[in-house]
Amino acid sequence: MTIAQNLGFPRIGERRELKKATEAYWKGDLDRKGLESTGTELRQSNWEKQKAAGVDLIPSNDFSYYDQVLDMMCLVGNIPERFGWSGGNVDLDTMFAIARGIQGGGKDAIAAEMTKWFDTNYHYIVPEFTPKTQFSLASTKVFDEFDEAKKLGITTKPVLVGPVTYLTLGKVTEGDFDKLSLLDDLVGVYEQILSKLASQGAEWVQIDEPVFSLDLSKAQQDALRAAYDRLSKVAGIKIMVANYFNDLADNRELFTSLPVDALHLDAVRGAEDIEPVAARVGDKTSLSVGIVDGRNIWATDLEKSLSTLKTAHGELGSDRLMVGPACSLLHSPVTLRSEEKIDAEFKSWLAFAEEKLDELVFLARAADGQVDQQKLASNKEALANRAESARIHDEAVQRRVAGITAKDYARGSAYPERARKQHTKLGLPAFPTTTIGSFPQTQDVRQARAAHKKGKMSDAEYDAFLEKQIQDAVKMQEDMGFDMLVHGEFERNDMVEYFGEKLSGYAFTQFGWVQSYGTRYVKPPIIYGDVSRSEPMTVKWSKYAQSLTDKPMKGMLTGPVTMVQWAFVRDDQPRSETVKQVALGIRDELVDLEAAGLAAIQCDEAAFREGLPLRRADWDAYLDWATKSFRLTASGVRDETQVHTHMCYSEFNDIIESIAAMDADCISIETSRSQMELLDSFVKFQYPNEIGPGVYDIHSPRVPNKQEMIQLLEKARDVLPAERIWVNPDCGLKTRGWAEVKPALQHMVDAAKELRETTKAA
Ligand code: 39S
Ligand code: ZN
Repeated sequence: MTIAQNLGFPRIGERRELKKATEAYWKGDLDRKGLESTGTELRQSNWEKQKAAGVDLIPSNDFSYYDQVLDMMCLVGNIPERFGWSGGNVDLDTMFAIARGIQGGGKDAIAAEMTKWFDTNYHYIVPEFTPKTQFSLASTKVFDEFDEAKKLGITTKPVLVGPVTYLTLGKVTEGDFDKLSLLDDLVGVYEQILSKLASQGAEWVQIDEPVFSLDLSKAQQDALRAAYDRLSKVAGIKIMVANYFNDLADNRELFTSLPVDALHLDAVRGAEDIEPVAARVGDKTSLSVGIVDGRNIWATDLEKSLSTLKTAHGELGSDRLMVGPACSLLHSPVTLRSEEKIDAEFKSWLAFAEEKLDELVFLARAADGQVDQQKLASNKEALANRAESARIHDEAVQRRVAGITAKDYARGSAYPERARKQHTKLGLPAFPTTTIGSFPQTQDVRQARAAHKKGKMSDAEYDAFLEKQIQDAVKMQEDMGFDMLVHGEFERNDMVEYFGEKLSGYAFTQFGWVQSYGTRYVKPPIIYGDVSRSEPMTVKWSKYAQSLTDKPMKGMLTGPVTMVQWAFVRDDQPRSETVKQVALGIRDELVDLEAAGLAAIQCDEAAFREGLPLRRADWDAYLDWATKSFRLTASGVRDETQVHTHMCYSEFNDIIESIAAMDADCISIETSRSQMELLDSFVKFQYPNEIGPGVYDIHSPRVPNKQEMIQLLEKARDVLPAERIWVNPDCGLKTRGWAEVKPALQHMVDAAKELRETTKAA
């Protein structure tokens, strides 16, 4: 029988139960038992949903209170020294301390770093390795959850992040040695884990090695071979190695030669791998074809997928064929069931995690000849209806895109000429101070928005509320002595969703949350059709804010790459086409902001680097359209209008040329945590325009003092021309509280003032 298997289910709950319970626990409003019982309920409900859908092989240990890589750190006892762990089982609070840092009660340890999980908007906690790193079995979570499901009558397939992926994603924080030298010791712990799972009665274990989606070095290839040679010898348990997020490319041969019981491949991004891999796998190895997209929300084309699966079926027979999602469903919203504002027609085009389970089961049964004809017919009809729908196609948009010319990609003059005009117009001092745009989204801001949404607060009341917030923010910035102000973005739920709600061609959900990191989730809008802007989206608030002050106010927008990258994007045309339409919509907004009197406009491209393809060979094509779409967005305004951009969590070494080619007048970046190290690429490349290297780490509640910010700025001044340096925090301040933000910003402005004095004197 062909097996319907799942790689992972969203753990956050249909109504973000996990976020609510975890945050209540952190605040002290819920005890540990309470939090753990929410965890138990969520796991049980997820397993039962999958069982009811007919999934044959259901995962466990895909649940996490924070992050699956952090869970692996705990499982293999890889706890950074500063958290004072002294052996034994790593407890929940130590785990949270690693993720969030800890201060007080005699402890003071900064959080482990967090970074993007491959090319997704999910962030994992980065494992740390030092010359002292030694691994040991230090958590019972994976075993406990297996037993928990077994008691419910479900023999699950525990999921682990694989040893080579784990080492690849971690970083050496002390000493200078090769991470892969730790492999032997680490695999020893994996052997113990597998033996224990076997003794508990586990039939399968899923070991995720998405490093197969990257360009692998010879050393990584050897490590993969060595790891699975050893692990395959553990008796009594079958190993499935899973790759996802890309095709196999040059790694195909290595992948198919692993001596394991099953291989999972991403057949959405690597459809061309199915046939050759099916033909090459050993005759005792099963192949899991990941044909249901785990990262997008479109209903699967069942007929087409079935015909693809039939080829694999012919090669492997039903005993060795499995059908799965391309990757874990962690990256999908939970269910379409609760969506009340999406009409039936539109719903028929979509599949969230629960609906994807049904697709998997349909396909596995159909591969064996049991075709649910009704489901097949309704899927066919929905797809045909979507392809022809008038909701998708807008000829005016298509004509406008077709009419784009080379001129539309370039500002009137080159940067030096623009800079002269802008500096004359703005009249700013040296080391001008500004912020990245958002101010704390406090409980009362969120509550007002929720009340307005529910109709409990009138439009007029909500507007008055927002005006009051803006007045306070403007007054605060003036009092502190800021040079370029922002309005604070109190009207925005999210930097992508807010614009998605206002653009045509975008749809949004009520409950379609997806975990971004820890307890922070996003609700990505859905780009389903040709995109256009019918009216100004931000002008009202920026213009109001500008009316309150003589200082320049900065308009705040989200750039086209980020708007596309952080949305569920249509799959019926290339991203490079969709992004042009979005760029034109935002371009119109810049022009309107300029006309409304805004002399500076920032267009954030926070997701620019994360959009970079996983393999080098694909970079140029991406960088070409990504860079062009920013230029298209920014080139409708006059020379005098200063265009800023912002990027966070980013390293730029390998893409600095493209960053420069975006030709923003000023870019702000995250540099404080790296002590300005991240500035190196800008210095080496002699980045030609203005830069705001962040001097305030906004990921921590810690308030930096004036002196440390001066030191950071002096480092910047040593290597960059003083007249091109801006002073700003690392990122927006929406996740912070005013209690820390106010003193930190005052210290920052004071630091800039002092630097002006010492620079003049020198
Ligand atoms: N991706 C996106 N899309 N946006 C980003 O800002 C980022 N930043 C980076 C990378 N990726 C991103 C880091 N990732 C959040 C999410 C992702 C982040 C960083 C921060 C975040 O703060 N998310 C918020 C959260 O999880 C939700 C933001 C939001 O949409 O808490 N809020 C809505 C709003 O403000 C809904 C808020 C809400 O929960 O309107 N309302 C309550 C409800 O609906 C009611 C209000 C109340 O009584 O509190 O139940
Ligand atoms: Zn940022």
